[in-house]
Amino acid sequence: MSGVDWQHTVIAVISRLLSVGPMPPPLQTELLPSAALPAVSFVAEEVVLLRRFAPTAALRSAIDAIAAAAPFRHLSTPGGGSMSVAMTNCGAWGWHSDARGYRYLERDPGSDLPWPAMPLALAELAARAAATAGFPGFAPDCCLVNRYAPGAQMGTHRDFDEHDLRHPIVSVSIGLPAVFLWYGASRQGPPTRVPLVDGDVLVWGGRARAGYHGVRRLPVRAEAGALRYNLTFRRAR
Ligand SMILES: O=C(O)CCC(=O)C(=O)O
Ligand SMILES: [Mn+2]
Repeated sequence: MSGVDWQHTVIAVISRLLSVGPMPPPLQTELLPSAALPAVSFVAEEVVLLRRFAPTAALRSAIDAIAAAAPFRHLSTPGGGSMSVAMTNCGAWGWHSDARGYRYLERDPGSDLPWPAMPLALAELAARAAATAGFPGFAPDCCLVNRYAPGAQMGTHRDFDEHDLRHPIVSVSIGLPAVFLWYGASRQGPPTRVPLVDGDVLVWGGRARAGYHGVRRLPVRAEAGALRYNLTFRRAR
């Protein structure tokens, strides 16, 4: 084990004991060889970061196929606003928001068709990520697909519309980097900042399952046409 690996292992163990996360390596560490980065680190107790875990080229093809059947749309909030993140879904259930509130639907309200089926490779990726993070047996029935253009953000919230919160959340980052904000049990800050890059996977469950979180506004200086996608795998029912 190299000196850097050893240091990260000690930090991860201590953070787990203290239930307080170390900051994941800052973005500059992208310049280091990937072997110098820890594959697994703890953002907080039962909030696990799997660095570069997901094969994102294949995931982009899957997203294109999902969006061809169920196009991205900007949902309304119950308060009458419009979300800056565009969304669609695949799987047996799809997450939806409008003036009536947040809920899961079996059909895409845009087409009245069932949501596109969840590709087996996506379900397997989510299950493998969950198991690696310490949550074996995860079988998602919803994959919410989020698309962030520069300037989009996701406000502080918790994933709380699912039937049984014993199932974890698996959240995959694709494309442009973003800063994920983990607040935990209270939405009063300050949050732990987690810089996420293409292929990173965050998993949270157990006592952290109902934790508050959000995504900082993506800078608008990003190169033209560049986007961030996020796949949020959930067990809705
Ligand atoms: O985009 C992300 O990284 C998080 C998305 C999220 O929290 C959600 O869709 O509920
Ligand atoms: Mn969420």
